[in-house]
Amino acid sequence: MSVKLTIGNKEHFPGIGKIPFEGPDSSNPLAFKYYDEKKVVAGKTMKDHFRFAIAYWHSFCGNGSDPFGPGTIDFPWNESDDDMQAAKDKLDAAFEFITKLGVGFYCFHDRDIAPEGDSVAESVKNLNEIVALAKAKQAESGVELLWGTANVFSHKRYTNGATTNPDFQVVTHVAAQVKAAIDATIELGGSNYVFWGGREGYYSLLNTNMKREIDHLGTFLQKARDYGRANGFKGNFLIEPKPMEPTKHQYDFDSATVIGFLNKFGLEKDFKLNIENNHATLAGHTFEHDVQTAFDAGLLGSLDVNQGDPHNGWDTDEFMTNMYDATKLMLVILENGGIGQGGMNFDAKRRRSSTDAQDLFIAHISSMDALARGLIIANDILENSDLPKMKKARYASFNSGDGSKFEKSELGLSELADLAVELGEPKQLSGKQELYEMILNQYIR
Ligand code: XLS
Ligand code: NI
Ligand code: NI
Repeated sequence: MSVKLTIGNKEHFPGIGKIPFEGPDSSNPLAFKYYDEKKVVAGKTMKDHFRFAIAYWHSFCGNGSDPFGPGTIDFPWNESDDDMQAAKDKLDAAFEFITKLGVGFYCFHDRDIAPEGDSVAESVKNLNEIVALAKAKQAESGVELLWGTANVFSHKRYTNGATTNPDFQVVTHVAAQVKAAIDATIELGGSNYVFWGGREGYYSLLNTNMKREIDHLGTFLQKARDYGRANGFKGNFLIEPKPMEPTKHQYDFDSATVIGFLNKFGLEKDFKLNIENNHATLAGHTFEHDVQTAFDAGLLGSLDVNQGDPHNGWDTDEFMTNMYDATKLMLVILENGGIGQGGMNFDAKRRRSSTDAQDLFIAHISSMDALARGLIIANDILENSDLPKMKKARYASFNSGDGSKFEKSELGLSELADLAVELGEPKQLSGKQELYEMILNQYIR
């Protein structure tokens, strides 16, 4: 990737150059300690393992505002009163940041990159104008689009749902946005297109016909797929599960729920899952649980990497720095052959009090380093520890004889019951969880 420090007319992050790799002993906050994009681990460069992506909405739109107060973070490029000029300046700043960080991908919602207009036509025109500029930026920098999506949750028309809104007229507006966002994703060569059901859920069954709403969602996604395929979209469509927030009961609760939904509506050939750590934990799972669930169904699409606060359970979208989480995630990724045409999107925001421009860099660097370190440790565990052998050995009784016949579906219930009589009481076998945990700790170094 060529690095141009000044894209457009102005440098938006002055004093910060291309982030170098300096190794674990470096004390430079603006350098990588573990993420060395060219380093080969388990037969692949780090760059290819992760396919890191920057989330446009958090990094270039989120200014730290919360329910208790306005924004705290100044975006120096956000000076123009003209919405479209401001969007262009933001695009300049975004590509400068992505290029300096040395990340290969980005992700956006339609409304992150271009402002909503006064009509459907004006909104589409705004989007297309910015998409043309983004295309040039991509060509100039080598940065690619990991996925595009439509924000069908912020505007007040979506208060009672987007695709699952009880008012059909609202559904048509979702279609207008999704159509334009799929067009944008195709135009920019996006690898994936995401659906996160921000308002697809409900608060009270007293006023909600859940079956009808979910049927509408299924039908809508079939039509979106048909449109995308007819217009040349070759990437994966992805659904991003989340159990709650903003609604009480979100329809795309977790990986398992979405897998059932995809199969029910015949979407499983075109759709996969985009899994986010903080959403999995909100659903009472670990990240690796939901990722493994998707892998087992052949439906792992991509990842939104972040972490929640273990003490409050909310969707705090922190940058993922927890080494246990990173290592356990990378174990699952390596054991299952990688993330394919997905990537790792930083759906994370720096804290409201992290107000320096360099904090945006530090947040990403720190998380990239945690994941790179997790990759190295996970690979070390898989290659050098007894853990994989121990895990395999637990299932050895299914490798031959009657156990193997059972796996091949060759034994009926009566035959199985007869075997219980013949074989007698099984010997107590320890699960050895503490030993597995001991090995994990030994390798986190
Ligand atoms: C919100 C979601 C959102 C999706 C994209 O919780 O994570 O950011 O990733 O719409
Ligand atoms: Ni989220
Ligand atoms: Ni997300």
